[in-house]
Amino acid sequence: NNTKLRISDRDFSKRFPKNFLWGGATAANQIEGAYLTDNKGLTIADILPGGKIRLEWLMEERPLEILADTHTYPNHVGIDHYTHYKEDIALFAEMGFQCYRFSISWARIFPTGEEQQPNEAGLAFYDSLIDEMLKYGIEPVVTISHFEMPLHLAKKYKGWQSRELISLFERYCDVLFTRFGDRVKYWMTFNEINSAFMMPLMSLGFSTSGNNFQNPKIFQALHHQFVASSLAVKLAKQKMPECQIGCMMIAAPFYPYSCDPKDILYAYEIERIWNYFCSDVQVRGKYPAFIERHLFENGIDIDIKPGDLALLAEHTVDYIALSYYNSCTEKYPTGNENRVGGNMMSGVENPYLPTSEWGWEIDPTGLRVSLNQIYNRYEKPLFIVENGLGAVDTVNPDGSIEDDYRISYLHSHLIAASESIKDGVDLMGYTMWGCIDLVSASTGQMSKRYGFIYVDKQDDGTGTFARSKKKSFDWYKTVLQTNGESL
Ligand code: BGP
Repeated sequence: NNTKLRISDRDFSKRFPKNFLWGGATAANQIEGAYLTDNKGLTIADILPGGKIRLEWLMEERPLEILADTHTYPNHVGIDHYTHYKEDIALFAEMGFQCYRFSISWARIFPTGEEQQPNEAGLAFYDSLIDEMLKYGIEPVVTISHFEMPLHLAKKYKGWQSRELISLFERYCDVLFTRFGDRVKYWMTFNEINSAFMMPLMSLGFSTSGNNFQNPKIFQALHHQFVASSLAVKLAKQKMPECQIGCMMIAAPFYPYSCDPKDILYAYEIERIWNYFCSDVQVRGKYPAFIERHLFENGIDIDIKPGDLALLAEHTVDYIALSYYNSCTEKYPTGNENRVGGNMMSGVENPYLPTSEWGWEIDPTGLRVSLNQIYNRYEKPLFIVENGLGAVDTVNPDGSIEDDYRISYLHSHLIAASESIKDGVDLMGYTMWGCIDLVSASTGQMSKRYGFIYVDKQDDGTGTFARSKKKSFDWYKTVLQTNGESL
């Protein structure tokens, strides 16, 4: 009686499962513009200049004063999505998007973050945006906080350093869930929560200097975000029992530079903090033991209130959303290596990998590795909500844009995603970052373009905001029509 049993009925002949959520992703501050329209308050993003100086703002400690008028503030106009949204959604629908990830600007809903009543005009804008998506059968996927907060909260409370932000954020979530809960099923709390170690100004609302892994303010602020995120999960489940609410992390495998055990341990220790500290708390519901040791050895005490840990344990996320742009390579520091590496996170140059024009290493295999690692750790559904190539696009005299480099980047990453599904990863969907050209988060410029859709808006502020399709537009449309089989 030696009957052969199939272990599962998985279909290895298909690249992607049925119901895979295909789409694109953006963030409010990078596309909307209209930075003071309809009572919107100023946000952190509104005071970030474009150009080289922006990185200094993001990476150095400085007071939160609005810069002199000699600088440009690209987010103030973005790509004027605030008035072009119907045209943009129609183009997404033409490509066959099944979902669209966008973020809500906190300061459109609560201009200072502290009002008792929300701003109706802000809510009305997102009502129309969501209804426009639903008109085409596009599932809205909402990021509640994507690299911006009301500037007032940053100035008055030093952003997430202060516990006050938890209840203000809870009130903001409450308003969103009440107003949009009948139409929005997919939510995520904080964009790239682990970016706190790289660009705290954007994600936490204050800037730092020195080593962020040893900075108590970062850990305290993250603790407040963890609690706020759990409260959001709790509230979401009360108000929308059918909803799916996730965390959102930057995913990047950390390769050891060599097989020297010193390199291996070094890469492993950095990877644990970068990749898994925040998601361990949000997915497993508790601080991992390695962080307790890290905090102890660095003399860092976090102020934790009674009830916080129980809350974290009880209200964990349903899925893990992630961005993937590059892998990182780490080498035990001897003092001689060039640690600059093109990737903003950390590490040394990987000699096996090509880079983008901005020095970001291109590594589709790293996506497969990352998805496997994260899935094996948590066994929760994963959702790639950002991936793409920032590049300079050239418009031909006839108006066409042949972005074969983008097609090739996306092709290789989608193949890697599909391989990970065959490996057993439960992948819910894929939303390409910057499906329409937008203001880059790190450069504040338009010239670092990601989109399938070109927007005539240039770094010097000129341009008509006219939209046009790049070659990748039709390519992605075919990918979606065939559920990835055309790859
Ligand atoms: C992620 C952010 C996005 C986005 C993307 C690309 O970190 O969540 O907001 O901008 O990176 O980065 P950049 O715009 O700097 O090329």
